[in-house]
Amino acid sequence: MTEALDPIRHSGTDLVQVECPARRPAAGSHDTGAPLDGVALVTLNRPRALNALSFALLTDLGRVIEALDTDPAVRAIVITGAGRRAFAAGADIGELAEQTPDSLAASEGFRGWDRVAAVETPTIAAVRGYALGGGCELAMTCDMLIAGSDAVFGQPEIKIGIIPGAGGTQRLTRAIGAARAMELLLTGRQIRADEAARLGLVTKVVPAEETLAAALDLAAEIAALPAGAARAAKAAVRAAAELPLAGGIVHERMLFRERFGTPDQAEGMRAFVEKRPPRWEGRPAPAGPTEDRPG
Ligand code: CO8
Repeated sequence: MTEALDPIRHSGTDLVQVECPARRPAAGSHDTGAPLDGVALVTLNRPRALNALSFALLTDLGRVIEALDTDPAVRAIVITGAGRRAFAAGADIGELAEQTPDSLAASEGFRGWDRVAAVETPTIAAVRGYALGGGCELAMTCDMLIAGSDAVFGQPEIKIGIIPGAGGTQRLTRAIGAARAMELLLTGRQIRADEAARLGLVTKVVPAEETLAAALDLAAEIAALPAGAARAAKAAVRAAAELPLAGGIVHERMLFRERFGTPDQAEGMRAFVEKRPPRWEGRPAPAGPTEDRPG
């Protein structure tokens, strides 16, 4: 099995660590945490610099995330920051200070965010502490965002004389609307988790200590469902940000049609009719009766 030999996919690098399958945080000192089938955990690992996104880290992140995306055993990816203080406090300002328009035009740095945005596997950001600048942009690039009660979001770039450059003006505006995004972008004001939830920036706020477990639980719930359908649903929702309504509905219909004839569609519908739990492609049937019937 070549996958087992791929160190990027299974361990990551010093700057971007991977746990695959992820383990739910241990409940006690004797508990190693249950492995979560189909879930990969990616940890930005520069805690002393509040996980600032250096060019090297961004390159590693792109490689890691693409490797996981091509692994059929990975059905959901959680991205988090090492330590309790930050998801990521932005791009590395020390490195940015050296840049010119030309060096940035030639830079591969932006690709870190683009590569996360391009993966087909559902992604979840687990945010504790600061998610600022490029860190906020990375969290917004994920499909869902679990915020700890200690999370702080913001695009403070204006305070260092620049603007967001990794999608922040676009994704924040789409997430919370132009008037609210304008205020945050033009003042650099930081907002706490509860305000971010009110504005619609985050999926859910949880007690700070439970952030990673909540994100992993959500990932495990998604990973237990048919991966092809999850990817199609993700693609359809993503298209809503790109296409006019009529075009989005055409796109949705195409993705809907493509589900028919897949083993998971046949199995899901047969299991419903036969009143038994479905056995999704490549996975054993769960124990016990189906809890949720599709609506
Ligand atoms: N870059 C580099 N180092 C950082 C960063 C950063 N963004 N943020 C924090 N650090 C470092 C600090 O320098 C410090 O290091 P050291 O201990 O060696 O001095 C360490 O992390 C701890 O930080 P503080 O001592 O500042 O901790 P405080 O608790 O006092 O403050 C803050 C925490 C409020 C988060 C503060 O660190 C801060 O304001 N950080 C910068 C936030 C910011 O402006 N982010 C936006 C950066 S620009 C950006 O992200 C553009 C994205 C698009 C780029 C595209 C590139 C290709």
